[in-house]
This record gives sequence, C-alpha cells and structure tokens, in this order.
Amino acid sequence: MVKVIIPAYNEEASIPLVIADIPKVVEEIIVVSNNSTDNTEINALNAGATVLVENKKGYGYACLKGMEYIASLDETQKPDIIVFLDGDYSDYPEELTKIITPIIEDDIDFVIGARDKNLREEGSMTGPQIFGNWLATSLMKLFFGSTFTDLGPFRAIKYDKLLALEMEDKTYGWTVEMQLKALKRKYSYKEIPVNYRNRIGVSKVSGTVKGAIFAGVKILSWIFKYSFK
Ligand SMILES: Nc1nc2c(ncn2[C@@H]2O[C@H](COP(=O)(O)OP(=O)(O)OP(=O)(O)O)[C@@H](O)[C@H]2O)c(=O)[nH]1
Ligand SMILES: [Mg+2]
Repeated sequence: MVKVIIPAYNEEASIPLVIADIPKVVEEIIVVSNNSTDNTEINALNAGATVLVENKKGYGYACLKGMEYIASLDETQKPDIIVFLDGDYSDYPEELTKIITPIIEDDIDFVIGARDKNLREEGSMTGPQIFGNWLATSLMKLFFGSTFTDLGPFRAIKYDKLLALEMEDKTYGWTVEMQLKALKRKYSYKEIPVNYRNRIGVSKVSGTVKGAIFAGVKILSWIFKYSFK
C-alpha cells in the first residue's frame, strides 16, 4: 500500500494538477498545509486528498504532521511505502510509478527522483539551488561514499525504514536528513532520473534569497553534524 505526503503552502493553482496526475496505485494522498491563506486546502479536498493543517511553519513540520497522521491510523491502514512530492507541480506525479518500482520489485529501501539536468526545464532550478545540490552531494560522497546526485523532493521510502530514521528536522533540512540517516544506517538506495519543470505560483524556498540561504546553511550543518558523528 502506498500513501503520498505533499507539503503545500499557498499552492492553490498547482495542487489540483498535482493530485490529478498521481497514479491510481496510490491509496491515499495527504496534503499538509501550513495555514495557507489561499484556496490550497479546499482545492486539495475537492481533488480528493486528505487535508491536514499544521500551524507550525516549515517543510519538515509539514512532513512530520503527515507522518503523525499516518501513525494514528489503524494497522490495516498503515502503508508499506511513503512517497513525498512537492505541491507546486514542478515534479511529474505520473513518474511516481517508476520511483516506487525498485522498492516493490528489487526490495530497495529508499528511492530518490534525481532532477537530471537533461530532463530539467530551463529555469526550473536556480543557480544557487544547482550549486547547493552539487556541494551537498559532493560532501556526502566525500564523507560517506554516497552516490546521491540530488536532494530531490520527489522520493519514496519503505514506511518501517522511514520510522526507524526518527526524522526530526522542522524546516529545510528534511531532505538531506533523510539521506544522511539512510546512509548511516546502510539502507539500500537508488536514484531514478525524473523530469522537472518550472513551478506554478510563488516560490517559498529556493526562489527566495532568504529561503535559499537558510536552506543552504541548514543542509550543510546537517552534513557536517553527521560527518563527525
Ligand atoms: N506546509 C508547508 N509547505 C511548505 C512550506 N514551505 C514550502 N512548502 C511546500 O514545500 C514545497 C517546496 O517548496 P518550494 O517553494 O517549491 O521550494 P523549492 O522547490 O525549493 O523552490 P522552487 O524552485 O521555487 O519551487 C512546495 O510544495 C511548497 O508549497 C511550509 O512552510 N509549509
Ligand atoms: Mg518547488
């Protein structure tokens, strides 16, 4: 059973498109809104998603809220696989099938959709974002021998393996925390090249100077914290 968690803050225009393109193999789509001031929540609800509201601001908080909700479900409702993707329609939700296949067919623990430069739309990733990803994944290679090439938001992981990571980051460090902890625990992992396009709507992270700097600092602090652990 597969469930999807989508952190979304003011993504009213894109969220119905994201939900519509998610393959029907998914059992439940969970949109976690951080007090969106637009119609994100009602649009997600009308598109058939479970909508949760998290008061505490932050990408990590939203993901943790989604996990808290899943943890509250009855055992028969617990998923085998959790998928994360963004709510701004920059990912291609229909590619979810190829991201979960290595888990289902090859028993891989963790799969990341890597935003391959040949598959990326012009402008869909900013210069600082591309540099930040290169720096972060190069340091992970140096310190952990990792083969990750991206900190892509579109990813899938076995539910029990995700729980064992005891995820804690509340904001921009969520993606790198998951990868660092998976490396530390020697999870099997794989990258699948995915398409990536310009987002719909206003950027909350990489497209803002504040977001890009905070994300950069948070990501590097996780890497250095883990490399000396
Ligand atoms: N719930 C919640 N979602 C958030 C928050 N910040 C960002 N998001 C969502 O997380 C996803 C990633 O944020 P983006 O603003 O797209 O960040 P990005 O992809 O690095 O930057 P862009 O390239 O501009 O898209 C989007 O779906 C946002 O709506 C937040 O504080 N709370
Ligand atoms: Mg985005």
